[in-house]
Amino acid sequence: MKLYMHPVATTCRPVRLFIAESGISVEERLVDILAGAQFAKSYADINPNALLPLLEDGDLRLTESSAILKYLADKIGSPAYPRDLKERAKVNEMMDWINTNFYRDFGYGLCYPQLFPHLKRRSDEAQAATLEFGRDQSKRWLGILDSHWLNSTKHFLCGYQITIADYFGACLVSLGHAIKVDFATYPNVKRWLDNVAKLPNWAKVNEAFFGLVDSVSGQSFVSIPLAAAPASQQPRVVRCDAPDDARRTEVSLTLLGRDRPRARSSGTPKSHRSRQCRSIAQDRFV
Ligand SMILES: N[C@@H](CCC(=O)N[C@@H](CS)C(=O)NCC(=O)O)C(=O)O
Repeated sequence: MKLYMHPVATTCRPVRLFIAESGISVEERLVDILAGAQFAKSYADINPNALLPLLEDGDLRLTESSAILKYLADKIGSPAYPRDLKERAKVNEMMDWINTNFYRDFGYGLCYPQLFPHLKRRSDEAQAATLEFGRDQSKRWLGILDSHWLNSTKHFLCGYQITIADYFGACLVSLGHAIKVDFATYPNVKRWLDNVAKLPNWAKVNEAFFGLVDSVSGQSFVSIPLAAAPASQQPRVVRCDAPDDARRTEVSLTLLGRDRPRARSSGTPKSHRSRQCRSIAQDRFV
Protein backbone atom coordinates (compact mmCIF):
# COMPACT_ATOMS: atom_id res chain seq x y z
CA MET A 1 0.00 0.00 0.00
CA LYS A 2 1.07 3.59 -0.65
CA LEU A 3 0.03 6.65 1.34
CA TYR A 4 0.34 10.08 -0.25
CA MET A 5 0.75 12.36 2.70
CA HIS A 6 2.46 15.23 4.44
CA PRO A 7 3.39 14.80 8.11
CA VAL A 8 1.99 18.17 9.23
CA ALA A 9 -1.34 17.71 7.43
CA THR A 10 -4.24 17.49 9.87
CA THR A 11 -6.03 14.76 7.97
CA CYS A 12 -2.86 12.70 7.38
CA ARG A 13 -1.93 12.57 11.05
CA PRO A 14 -4.79 10.27 12.15
CA VAL A 15 -4.11 7.87 9.28
CA ARG A 16 -0.37 7.79 9.96
CA LEU A 17 -1.05 7.38 13.70
CA PHE A 18 -3.35 4.43 13.12
CA ILE A 19 -0.87 2.85 10.69
CA ALA A 20 1.96 3.25 13.21
CA GLU A 21 -0.06 1.93 16.16
CA SER A 22 -1.36 -1.03 14.19
CA GLY A 23 1.99 -1.93 12.60
CA ILE A 24 0.57 -1.79 9.05
CA SER A 25 3.13 -1.86 6.27
CA VAL A 26 2.67 1.21 4.06
CA GLU A 27 5.05 3.01 1.72
CA GLU A 28 4.78 6.77 2.19
CA ARG A 29 4.93 9.33 -0.64
CA LEU A 30 5.51 12.91 0.47
CA VAL A 31 3.37 15.58 -1.21
CA ASP A 32 4.70 18.92 0.00
CA ILE A 33 1.53 20.89 0.76
CA LEU A 34 3.62 23.68 2.24
CA ALA A 35 5.05 24.23 -1.25
CA GLY A 36 1.73 23.71 -3.08
CA ALA A 37 2.69 20.28 -4.47
CA GLN A 38 -0.92 19.08 -4.05
CA PHE A 39 -1.77 21.21 -7.10
CA ALA A 40 0.99 19.74 -9.28
CA LYS A 41 -0.36 17.80 -12.27
CA SER A 42 1.37 14.62 -11.16
CA TYR A 43 -0.71 14.58 -7.95
CA ALA A 44 -3.89 16.26 -9.23
CA ASP A 45 -4.08 13.56 -11.93
CA ILE A 46 -4.54 10.90 -9.29
CA ASN A 47 -6.50 13.08 -6.86
CA PRO A 48 -8.33 15.98 -8.53
CA ASN A 49 -9.38 17.24 -5.08
CA ALA A 50 -5.73 18.28 -4.62
CA LEU A 51 -6.01 17.30 -0.97
CA LEU A 52 -4.21 14.82 1.26
CA PRO A 53 -4.24 11.98 2.17
CA LEU A 54 -4.70 9.42 -0.57
CA LEU A 55 -4.25 5.69 -0.09
CA GLU A 56 -3.44 3.25 -2.89
CA ASP A 57 -4.01 -0.44 -2.32
CA GLY A 58 -3.55 -2.31 -5.60
CA ASP A 59 -6.22 -1.00 -7.95
CA LEU A 60 -8.01 0.87 -5.15
CA ARG A 61 -7.46 4.59 -4.80
CA LEU A 62 -9.05 6.01 -1.69
CA THR A 63 -9.35 9.62 -0.58
CA GLU A 64 -11.04 10.96 2.59
CA SER A 65 -9.18 10.34 5.81
CA SER A 66 -12.27 8.98 7.55
CA ALA A 67 -12.89 6.42 4.79
CA ILE A 68 -9.19 5.46 4.78
CA LEU A 69 -9.23 4.85 8.54
CA LYS A 70 -12.31 2.63 8.22
CA TYR A 71 -10.82 0.72 5.31
CA LEU A 72 -7.53 0.09 7.09
CA ALA A 73 -9.27 -0.88 10.32
CA ASP A 74 -11.50 -3.35 8.47
CA LYS A 75 -8.58 -4.70 6.49
CA ILE A 76 -6.75 -5.72 9.65
CA GLY A 77 -9.89 -6.48 11.73
CA SER A 78 -8.97 -3.83 14.29
CA PRO A 79 -10.96 -3.68 17.54
CA ALA A 80 -10.71 0.11 17.16
CA TYR A 81 -13.58 -0.20 14.64
CA PRO A 82 -16.08 -2.47 16.40
CA ARG A 83 -18.07 -4.99 14.37
CA ASP A 84 -21.13 -4.79 16.59
CA LEU A 85 -23.74 -2.91 14.56
CA LYS A 86 -24.71 -0.39 17.21
CA GLU A 87 -21.18 0.22 18.47
CA ARG A 88 -20.00 0.76 14.92
CA ALA A 89 -22.88 3.14 14.25
CA LYS A 90 -21.76 5.27 17.19
CA VAL A 91 -18.17 5.38 15.88
CA ASN A 92 -19.47 6.41 12.44
CA GLU A 93 -21.70 9.05 13.99
CA MET A 94 -18.77 10.51 15.90
CA MET A 95 -16.51 10.57 12.85
CA ASP A 96 -19.18 12.24 10.72
CA TRP A 97 -19.78 14.84 13.40
CA ILE A 98 -16.07 15.64 13.63
CA ASN A 99 -15.60 15.65 9.86
CA THR A 100 -18.54 17.86 9.02
CA ASN A 101 -19.74 20.06 11.87
CA PHE A 102 -16.48 20.47 13.72
CA TYR A 103 -13.79 20.41 11.01
CA ARG A 104 -15.65 22.66 8.57
CA ASP A 105 -15.76 25.54 11.05
CA PHE A 106 -12.63 24.84 13.06
CA GLY A 107 -10.32 23.82 10.21
CA TYR A 108 -11.55 25.80 7.23
CA GLY A 109 -13.27 28.63 9.13
CA LEU A 110 -10.74 29.39 11.85
CA CYS A 111 -7.35 27.67 11.65
CA TYR A 112 -6.47 27.29 7.96
CA PRO A 113 -7.30 30.85 6.84
CA GLN A 114 -4.68 31.95 9.41
CA LEU A 115 -2.10 29.27 8.66
CA PHE A 116 -2.23 28.79 4.87
CA PRO A 117 -1.80 31.92 2.73
CA HIS A 118 -3.84 30.43 -0.12
CA LEU A 119 -6.81 29.94 2.24
CA LYS A 120 -6.71 33.50 3.58
CA ARG A 121 -9.69 35.64 2.46
CA ARG A 122 -9.01 38.32 -0.13
CA SER A 123 -9.71 41.37 2.06
CA ASP A 124 -9.09 42.13 5.72
CA GLU A 125 -12.81 42.57 6.26
CA ALA A 126 -13.66 39.22 4.68
CA GLN A 127 -10.89 37.55 6.67
CA ALA A 128 -12.11 39.08 9.94
CA ALA A 129 -15.71 38.06 9.26
CA THR A 130 -14.66 34.52 8.37
CA LEU A 131 -12.59 34.19 11.53
CA GLU A 132 -15.28 35.68 13.75
CA PHE A 133 -17.86 33.24 12.42
CA GLY A 134 -15.41 30.33 12.51
CA ARG A 135 -14.41 31.12 16.08
CA ASP A 136 -17.98 31.43 17.33
CA GLN A 137 -19.03 28.20 15.64
CA SER A 138 -15.91 26.39 16.86
CA LYS A 139 -16.63 27.46 20.41
CA ARG A 140 -20.09 26.00 20.07
CA TRP A 141 -18.76 22.69 18.73
CA LEU A 142 -16.00 22.48 21.36
CA GLY A 143 -18.60 23.07 24.06
CA ILE A 144 -20.74 20.25 22.68
CA LEU A 145 -17.69 17.99 22.40
CA ASP A 146 -16.81 18.76 26.01
CA SER A 147 -20.20 18.30 27.63
CA HIS A 148 -22.13 16.02 25.29
CA TRP A 149 -19.84 13.69 23.35
CA LEU A 150 -17.34 13.56 26.16
CA ASN A 151 -18.16 14.03 29.82
CA SER A 152 -16.24 13.81 33.04
CA THR A 153 -16.26 10.00 33.08
CA LYS A 154 -15.56 8.93 29.49
CA HIS A 155 -11.96 8.16 28.57
CA PHE A 156 -12.62 8.15 24.85
CA LEU A 157 -15.29 9.43 22.48
CA CYS A 158 -17.27 6.20 22.34
CA GLY A 159 -16.67 5.00 25.88
CA TYR A 160 -13.73 3.33 27.58
CA GLN A 161 -12.03 1.79 24.54
CA ILE A 162 -10.13 3.78 21.98
CA THR A 163 -11.68 3.72 18.50
CA ILE A 164 -10.75 5.20 15.14
CA ALA A 165 -13.01 8.13 16.06
CA ASP A 166 -10.41 9.06 18.69
CA TYR A 167 -7.52 8.81 16.24
CA PHE A 168 -9.47 11.01 13.88
CA GLY A 169 -10.87 13.46 16.41
CA ALA A 170 -7.74 14.01 18.50
CA CYS A 171 -5.64 14.86 15.45
CA LEU A 172 -8.23 17.29 14.08
CA VAL A 173 -8.91 18.95 17.43
CA SER A 174 -5.19 19.25 18.26
CA LEU A 175 -4.81 21.44 15.15
CA GLY A 176 -5.91 24.12 17.62
CA HIS A 177 -2.42 24.09 19.18
CA ALA A 178 -1.19 25.87 16.04
CA ILE A 179 -3.43 28.88 16.72
CA LYS A 180 -3.01 28.66 20.52
CA VAL A 181 -6.44 27.38 21.48
CA ASP A 182 -6.52 27.09 25.26
CA PHE A 183 -8.00 23.65 25.81
CA ALA A 184 -8.07 24.22 29.58
CA THR A 185 -11.38 25.98 28.84
CA TYR A 186 -12.72 22.53 27.88
CA PRO A 187 -11.53 20.19 30.65
CA ASN A 188 -13.06 17.00 29.23
CA VAL A 189 -11.60 17.72 25.79
CA LYS A 190 -8.21 18.34 27.36
CA ARG A 191 -8.33 15.11 29.38
CA TRP A 192 -9.38 13.16 26.29
CA LEU A 193 -6.57 14.69 24.19
CA ASP A 194 -4.13 13.74 26.94
CA ASN A 195 -5.47 10.17 26.90
CA VAL A 196 -5.02 9.81 23.15
CA ALA A 197 -1.56 11.40 23.40
CA LYS A 198 -0.53 8.43 25.56
CA LEU A 199 -0.47 6.26 22.42
CA PRO A 200 3.14 5.13 21.98
CA ASN A 201 3.46 6.66 18.49
CA TRP A 202 1.68 9.97 19.18
CA ALA A 203 4.86 12.00 19.71
CA LYS A 204 6.72 10.57 16.72
CA VAL A 205 3.81 10.88 14.29
CA ASN A 206 3.06 14.44 15.42
CA GLU A 207 6.68 15.61 15.56
CA ALA A 208 6.49 17.58 12.30
CA PHE A 209 3.16 19.11 13.29
CA PHE A 210 4.54 20.30 16.63
CA GLY A 211 7.51 21.71 14.70
CA LEU A 212 5.00 23.77 12.73
CA VAL A 213 3.33 24.84 15.99
CA ASP A 214 6.73 26.04 17.28
CA SER A 215 7.49 27.85 14.05
CA VAL A 216 4.32 29.99 14.29
CA SER A 217 4.41 30.45 18.05
CA GLY A 218 5.54 34.08 17.74
CA GLN A 219 2.49 35.03 15.68
CA SER A 220 -0.82 36.25 17.06
CA PHE A 221 -4.01 34.50 16.05
CA VAL A 222 -7.73 34.82 16.45
CA SER A 223 -8.21 31.97 18.86
CA ILE A 224 -10.30 30.51 21.68
CA PRO A 225 -10.55 32.26 23.99
CA LEU A 226 -9.70 35.48 22.24
CA ALA A 227 -6.10 36.51 22.88
CA ALA A 228 -5.55 39.58 25.05
CA ALA A 229 -5.02 42.73 23.05
CA PRO A 230 -1.73 44.56 23.63
CA ALA A 231 -1.92 46.92 26.63
CA SER A 232 -1.79 49.96 24.35
CA GLN A 233 -5.10 48.92 22.78
CA GLN A 234 -7.23 48.19 25.83
CA PRO A 235 -9.67 49.45 26.75
CA ARG A 236 -10.35 51.90 23.95
CA VAL A 237 -13.07 54.51 23.75
CA VAL A 238 -14.36 55.40 20.32
CA ARG A 239 -17.25 57.52 19.17
CA CYS A 240 -19.79 56.19 16.70
CA ASP A 241 -22.45 58.00 14.75
CA ALA A 242 -25.86 56.38 15.09
CA PRO A 243 -27.12 56.12 11.50
CA ASP A 244 -30.79 56.63 12.23
CA ASP A 245 -30.95 59.59 14.56
CA ALA A 246 -27.46 61.04 14.25
CA ARG A 247 -27.12 60.98 18.02
CA ARG A 248 -23.60 60.41 19.18
CA THR A 249 -23.09 57.26 21.12
CA GLU A 250 -20.23 56.56 23.41
CA VAL A 251 -19.03 53.05 23.00
CA SER A 252 -16.53 51.41 25.23
CA LEU A 253 -14.78 48.62 23.43
CA THR A 254 -12.50 46.00 24.69
CA LEU A 255 -11.85 42.62 23.18
CA LEU A 256 -10.10 41.37 26.25
CA GLY A 257 -11.85 38.33 27.67
CA ARG A 258 -15.00 38.92 25.69
CA ASP A 259 -16.55 37.01 22.84
CA ARG A 260 -17.72 40.15 21.14
CA PRO A 261 -17.38 43.83 21.76
CA ARG A 262 -20.32 45.21 23.71
CA ALA A 263 -21.78 48.67 23.48
CA ARG A 264 -23.01 51.02 26.18
CA SER A 265 -25.45 53.44 24.67
CA SER A 266 -28.21 55.71 25.68
CA GLY A 267 -30.18 55.87 22.46
CA THR A 268 -29.00 53.77 19.54
CA PRO A 269 -31.04 50.65 18.71
CA LYS A 270 -29.22 47.45 19.71
CA SER A 271 -28.95 46.11 16.14
CA HIS A 272 -27.21 49.29 14.97
CA ARG A 273 -24.90 49.30 17.95
CA SER A 274 -23.63 45.80 17.43
CA ARG A 275 -23.16 46.37 13.69
CA GLN A 276 -21.15 49.51 14.30
CA CYS A 277 -19.03 47.93 16.98
CA ARG A 278 -18.29 44.84 14.96
CA SER A 279 -17.02 46.84 12.04
CA ILE A 280 -14.84 48.96 14.30
CA ALA A 281 -13.44 45.96 16.10
CA GLN A 282 -12.67 43.84 13.07
CA ASP A 283 -9.25 45.33 12.43
CA ARG A 284 -8.18 44.01 15.79
CA PHE A 285 -9.10 40.39 15.16
CA VAL A 286 -6.02 39.86 13.00
N1 LIG B 1 -12.24 15.64 3.63
C1 LIG B 1 -10.84 15.48 3.36
C2 LIG B 1 -10.14 16.79 3.69
C3 LIG B 1 -8.67 16.70 3.38
C4 LIG B 1 -7.94 17.96 3.77
O1 LIG B 1 -8.54 18.92 4.27
N2 LIG B 1 -6.63 17.91 3.57
C5 LIG B 1 -5.81 19.05 3.89
C6 LIG B 1 -4.80 18.61 4.92
S1 LIG B 1 -4.04 19.95 5.71
C7 LIG B 1 -5.09 19.48 2.62
O2 LIG B 1 -4.65 18.65 1.85
N3 LIG B 1 -4.97 20.78 2.41
C8 LIG B 1 -4.31 21.34 1.29
C9 LIG B 1 -5.07 22.50 0.72
O3 LIG B 1 -6.10 22.89 1.30
O4 LIG B 1 -4.62 23.02 -0.30
C10 LIG B 1 -10.27 14.33 4.20
O5 LIG B 1 -10.73 14.13 5.32
O6 LIG B 1 -9.36 13.63 3.73
